Amino acid sequence: MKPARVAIATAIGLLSVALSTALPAAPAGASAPLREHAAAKGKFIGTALATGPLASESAYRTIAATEFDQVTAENAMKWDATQPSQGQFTFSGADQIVAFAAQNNQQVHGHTLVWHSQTPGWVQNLSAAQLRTAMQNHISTVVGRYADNPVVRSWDVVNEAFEENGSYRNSFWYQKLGEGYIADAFRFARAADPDAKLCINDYNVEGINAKSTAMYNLVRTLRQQGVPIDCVGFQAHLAIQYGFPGDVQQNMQRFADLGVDVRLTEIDVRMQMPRDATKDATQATYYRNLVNACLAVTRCVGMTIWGFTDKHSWVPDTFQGQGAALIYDENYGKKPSYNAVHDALAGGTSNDTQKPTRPGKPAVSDVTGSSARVTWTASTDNVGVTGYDVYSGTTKLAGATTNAVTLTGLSPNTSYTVHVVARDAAGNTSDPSDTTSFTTTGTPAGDCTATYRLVNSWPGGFQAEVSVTSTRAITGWTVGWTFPGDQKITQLWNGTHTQTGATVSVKNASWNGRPPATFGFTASGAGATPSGVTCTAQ
Ligand code: G2I
Repeated sequence: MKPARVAIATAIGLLSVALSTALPAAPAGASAPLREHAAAKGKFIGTALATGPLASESAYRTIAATEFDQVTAENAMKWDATQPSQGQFTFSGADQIVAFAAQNNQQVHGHTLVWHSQTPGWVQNLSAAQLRTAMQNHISTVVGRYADNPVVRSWDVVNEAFEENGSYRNSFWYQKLGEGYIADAFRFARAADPDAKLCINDYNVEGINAKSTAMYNLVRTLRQQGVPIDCVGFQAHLAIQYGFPGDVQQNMQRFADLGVDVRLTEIDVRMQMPRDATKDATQATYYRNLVNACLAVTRCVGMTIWGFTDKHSWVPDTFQGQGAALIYDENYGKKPSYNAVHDALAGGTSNDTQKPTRPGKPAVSDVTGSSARVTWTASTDNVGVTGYDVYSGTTKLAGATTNAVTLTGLSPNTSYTVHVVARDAAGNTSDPSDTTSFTTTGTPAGDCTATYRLVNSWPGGFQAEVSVTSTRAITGWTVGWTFPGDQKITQLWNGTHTQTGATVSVKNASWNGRPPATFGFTASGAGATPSGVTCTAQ
């Protein structure tokens, strides 16, 4: 049995911004965390969790616990994690996530039981009969482990079973067992936990197309045959350069009309790097549209974002030159996409698509070594402006609910070029204002620290990672060191580097000038940890 749980929302302020004027009373709960607004609409808002940062980063844990009331293990419940060799089950990562969820009144969606990817070679090499038995054993052991746990409520039983043209994916499952493996998997899962919601899940099925229609036909047939399928997951890995898929709401509704729940399961919206204010605004619109589509479909039970911080996202590893797909930046700063999700959840379904007018060019006064007052001519909106965000490039410096804010935590003797974006309750954001530049007083502190870590080495090469921290809000950094021998960087990410002989200099990328930041690289030569790693702040 899985008793219903009461979501307890906690409000923890993560970013502190000094607003220097008396503010009008905000609407009730206007700045509440996402989960509170989602719960008020009867939906969950979730995130995928990775076990590494969950164990090692408190900022990651705080946001995960505060903003979301549902979690999915990004990798820890997959076959290669839970049964790496036959009969050897390991649940350390899965249990870590379930324990975190229990502690924070979150529900867990199990991901994923039967998939062509991240399934060990030993499974793929089995004969048909052995494969079916292994599938049954895997499902009954993994699902069975959490069957009496009230936190684990649902499972992706079958993941990514279709090709883009709507035919069955020609995976080892299909090749050896035929399409019947899908119904079998659902029956095994129901036997292991009669109360869990059992889902099929896929990508590129958000709109109405050949693939989603094939999935629709399968779900209809399975339901007619009495196969225990309860829900359909639409992953929603989108990219701003490919456009927003049409008919998301209509598509989810046709599945709902078959008698299943629907959910958005792996939302992210990637872009070609580097970020800029215009791309951020487009991305925010995509997020808002997805949330509004779910809100508009009664059987859409909730939505899960595939991670939350750009610091930990699968996108840059998979799509060369793309990234920034999530709702917090690498430094755990909220992006316009966060505001879009927040405001859409808070505002409900809205037909308002009109963006606020562009705010006036900011005027800057009262500049000190660490603060500056910024004011601008207010925007107008057909419904109403709910707030503004002040940016330096793509870094959000402050949010405001009136047309003025005092920026704090600035670095001394540093030049800032700021612009303002207005937003309304439906999550529409204005075009960015003109920019204004100013320079803080004082002498630059120049303080930043770089920590070098050898991650892995192999004959003839190695991988290392360098984390940069600073006690001040600096906007750029340069890290330097000298290799002890003939090591040569072959590839470096999250920064730009030059190497002359053994001397290396690495400058921040456009998006991670404000620490904490991490860059990594691979190099040829013997694995090395140089002494005397320096960091210079800009
Ligand atoms: O590919 C995006 C998602 C598509 N739908 C199913 C999801 O399960 C899938 O998630 C991604 C994870 O976000 C990645 O983190 O699945 C990938 C694997 O297909 C995950 O990547 C893997 C890397 O390929 C491995 O090299 C790595 O060891 O993550 C592993 C753990 O960090």
